[in-house]
Amino acid sequence: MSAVLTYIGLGANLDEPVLQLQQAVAALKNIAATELVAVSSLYGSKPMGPQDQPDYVNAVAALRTSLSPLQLLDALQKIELEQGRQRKDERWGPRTLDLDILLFGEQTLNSERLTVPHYGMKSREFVLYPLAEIAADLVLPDGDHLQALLAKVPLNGLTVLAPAPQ
Ligand code: ROI
Repeated sequence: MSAVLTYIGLGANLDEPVLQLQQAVAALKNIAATELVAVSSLYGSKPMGPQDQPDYVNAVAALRTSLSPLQLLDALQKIELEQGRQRKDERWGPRTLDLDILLFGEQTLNSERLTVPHYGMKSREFVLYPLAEIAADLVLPDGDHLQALLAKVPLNGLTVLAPAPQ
Protein backbone atom coordinates (compact mmCIF):
# COMPACT_ATOMS: atom_id res chain seq x y z
CA MET A 1 0.00 0.00 0.00
CA SER A 2 1.42 3.37 -1.03
CA ALA A 3 -0.31 5.52 1.54
CA VAL A 4 0.39 9.25 1.52
CA LEU A 5 0.23 11.69 4.42
CA THR A 6 -2.11 14.54 3.52
CA TYR A 7 -3.21 17.64 5.44
CA ILE A 8 -6.75 18.98 5.25
CA GLY A 9 -7.84 22.49 6.23
CA LEU A 10 -11.28 22.69 7.82
CA GLY A 11 -13.28 25.91 8.03
CA ALA A 12 -16.85 26.98 8.81
CA ASN A 13 -18.66 30.16 9.81
CA LEU A 14 -22.37 29.31 9.55
CA ASP A 15 -24.85 27.03 11.33
CA GLU A 16 -22.92 26.24 14.53
CA PRO A 17 -19.42 26.09 13.09
CA VAL A 18 -17.89 24.22 16.05
CA LEU A 19 -20.44 21.45 15.56
CA GLN A 20 -19.80 21.51 11.80
CA LEU A 21 -16.10 20.86 12.35
CA GLN A 22 -16.75 18.15 14.94
CA GLN A 23 -19.10 16.41 12.51
CA ALA A 24 -16.61 16.83 9.69
CA VAL A 25 -13.88 15.14 11.73
CA ALA A 26 -16.24 12.23 12.41
CA ALA A 27 -16.90 12.01 8.66
CA LEU A 28 -13.18 12.10 7.81
CA LYS A 29 -12.78 8.92 9.86
CA ASN A 30 -15.17 7.14 7.49
CA ILE A 31 -13.43 7.93 4.19
CA ALA A 32 -12.47 4.71 2.41
CA ALA A 33 -8.82 3.63 2.37
CA THR A 34 -8.00 6.52 4.69
CA GLU A 35 -6.94 6.80 8.31
CA LEU A 36 -7.27 9.89 10.50
CA VAL A 37 -3.81 10.48 11.99
CA ALA A 38 -4.21 13.74 13.93
CA VAL A 39 -6.49 16.74 14.39
CA SER A 40 -5.61 20.18 15.75
CA SER A 41 -7.59 22.15 18.29
CA LEU A 42 -10.46 24.23 16.93
CA TYR A 43 -9.44 27.86 16.41
CA GLY A 44 -11.50 31.04 16.14
CA SER A 45 -10.34 33.35 13.33
CA LYS A 46 -11.25 36.67 11.75
CA PRO A 47 -12.76 36.34 8.28
CA MET A 48 -10.29 36.73 5.48
CA GLY A 49 -11.99 38.48 2.59
CA PRO A 50 -15.31 40.29 3.10
CA GLN A 51 -15.61 41.40 6.75
CA ASP A 52 -19.42 41.45 6.86
CA GLN A 53 -19.58 37.77 7.74
CA PRO A 54 -19.24 35.84 11.03
CA ASP A 55 -15.86 34.81 12.46
CA TYR A 56 -14.62 31.40 11.34
CA VAL A 57 -13.78 28.22 13.14
CA ASN A 58 -10.72 26.52 11.62
CA ALA A 59 -8.69 23.38 12.19
CA VAL A 60 -6.27 21.12 10.34
CA ALA A 61 -6.39 17.33 10.14
CA ALA A 62 -3.74 14.86 9.01
CA LEU A 63 -4.90 11.82 7.04
CA ARG A 64 -3.01 8.84 5.69
CA THR A 65 -4.68 7.75 2.47
CA SER A 66 -4.22 5.40 -0.43
CA LEU A 67 -6.76 7.36 -2.50
CA SER A 68 -5.56 9.55 -5.34
CA PRO A 69 -5.78 13.32 -4.82
CA LEU A 70 -8.94 13.57 -6.94
CA GLN A 71 -10.56 10.60 -5.20
CA LEU A 72 -9.86 12.32 -1.88
CA LEU A 73 -11.26 15.60 -3.23
CA ASP A 74 -14.45 13.76 -4.25
CA ALA A 75 -14.79 12.33 -0.74
CA LEU A 76 -14.24 15.77 0.86
CA GLN A 77 -16.76 17.48 -1.44
CA LYS A 78 -19.31 14.80 -0.60
CA ILE A 79 -18.87 15.60 3.10
CA GLU A 80 -19.22 19.35 2.38
CA LEU A 81 -22.48 18.73 0.54
CA GLU A 82 -23.79 16.37 3.22
CA GLN A 83 -23.22 19.14 5.75
CA GLY A 84 -25.32 21.62 3.85
CA ARG A 85 -22.71 23.44 1.80
CA GLN A 86 -24.35 25.54 -0.87
CA ARG A 87 -22.15 26.41 -3.81
CA LYS A 88 -22.64 30.15 -4.20
CA ASP A 89 -21.47 32.59 -6.80
CA GLU A 90 -20.08 34.95 -4.19
CA ARG A 91 -16.32 34.64 -3.93
CA TRP A 92 -15.03 34.34 -0.37
CA GLY A 93 -18.52 34.33 1.13
CA PRO A 94 -19.62 32.51 4.32
CA ARG A 95 -19.89 28.73 4.32
CA THR A 96 -21.13 25.88 6.52
CA LEU A 97 -18.08 23.76 5.76
CA ASP A 98 -14.94 24.04 3.70
CA LEU A 99 -12.52 21.10 3.40
CA ASP A 100 -9.34 21.99 1.51
CA ILE A 101 -6.48 19.68 0.61
CA LEU A 102 -3.48 21.69 1.82
CA LEU A 103 -0.73 19.17 1.13
CA PHE A 104 -0.67 15.72 -0.44
CA GLY A 105 2.64 14.15 0.50
CA GLU A 106 5.38 15.85 -1.46
CA GLN A 107 3.20 16.17 -4.55
CA THR A 108 2.48 19.34 -6.46
CA LEU A 109 -0.63 19.34 -8.62
CA ASN A 110 -2.15 21.94 -10.90
CA SER A 111 -5.43 21.06 -12.54
CA GLU A 112 -8.81 22.63 -13.12
CA ARG A 113 -10.21 21.05 -9.96
CA LEU A 114 -7.25 20.95 -7.65
CA THR A 115 -4.09 22.89 -6.86
CA VAL A 116 -1.77 21.39 -4.24
CA PRO A 117 -0.14 22.77 -2.14
CA HIS A 118 -3.16 24.99 -1.49
CA TYR A 119 -2.38 28.39 -3.04
CA GLY A 120 -3.17 30.44 0.08
CA MET A 121 -1.82 28.27 2.84
CA LYS A 122 1.53 29.99 3.33
CA SER A 123 -0.02 33.32 4.29
CA ARG A 124 -3.06 32.23 6.32
CA GLU A 125 -2.70 32.21 10.08
CA PHE A 126 -5.79 29.99 10.41
CA VAL A 127 -3.97 27.30 8.40
CA LEU A 128 -0.37 27.66 9.61
CA TYR A 129 -0.94 27.68 13.39
CA PRO A 130 -3.29 24.66 13.50
CA LEU A 131 -0.94 22.85 11.12
CA ALA A 132 2.02 23.57 13.41
CA GLU A 133 0.14 22.04 16.32
CA ILE A 134 0.12 18.64 14.59
CA ALA A 135 3.22 18.90 12.34
CA ALA A 136 5.67 21.32 13.96
CA ASP A 137 8.65 20.18 11.88
CA LEU A 138 6.90 20.20 8.53
CA VAL A 139 8.80 21.21 5.40
CA LEU A 140 6.72 22.12 2.33
CA PRO A 141 7.41 20.62 -1.10
CA ASP A 142 9.07 23.89 -2.14
CA GLY A 143 11.52 23.59 0.77
CA ASP A 144 9.92 26.24 2.98
CA HIS A 145 9.92 25.35 6.67
CA LEU A 146 6.63 25.76 8.50
CA GLN A 147 8.36 27.43 11.44
CA ALA A 148 9.85 30.08 9.14
CA LEU A 149 6.41 30.81 7.64
CA LEU A 150 4.88 31.12 11.11
CA ALA A 151 7.48 33.71 12.06
CA LYS A 152 6.23 35.90 9.18
CA VAL A 153 2.48 35.50 9.72
CA PRO A 154 0.93 37.23 12.76
CA LEU A 155 -1.87 35.60 14.77
CA ASN A 156 -4.35 38.28 13.67
CA GLY A 157 -6.63 37.49 16.60
CA LEU A 158 -6.49 33.72 16.21
CA THR A 159 -7.59 31.95 19.44
CA VAL A 160 -8.02 28.37 20.57
CA LEU A 161 -11.76 27.78 20.97
CA ALA A 162 -12.05 24.10 21.77
CA PRO A 163 -9.88 20.99 22.07
CA ALA A 164 -9.33 18.72 19.10
CA PRO A 165 -12.45 16.63 18.36
CA GLN A 166 -12.01 13.02 19.46
N1 ROI B 1 -11.40 33.23 6.62
C1 ROI B 1 -11.08 32.50 7.70
N2 ROI B 1 -10.72 33.12 8.82
N3 ROI B 1 -11.13 31.14 7.70
C2 ROI B 1 -11.51 30.47 6.58
O1 ROI B 1 -11.55 29.22 6.61
C3 ROI B 1 -11.83 31.19 5.43
N4 ROI B 1 -12.20 30.57 4.28
C4 ROI B 1 -12.49 31.24 3.19
C5 ROI B 1 -12.41 32.73 3.12
C6 ROI B 1 -13.75 33.27 2.66
C7 ROI B 1 -11.32 33.10 2.15
N5 ROI B 1 -12.09 33.34 4.39
C8 ROI B 1 -11.77 32.60 5.48
O2 ROI B 1 -12.82 30.58 2.10
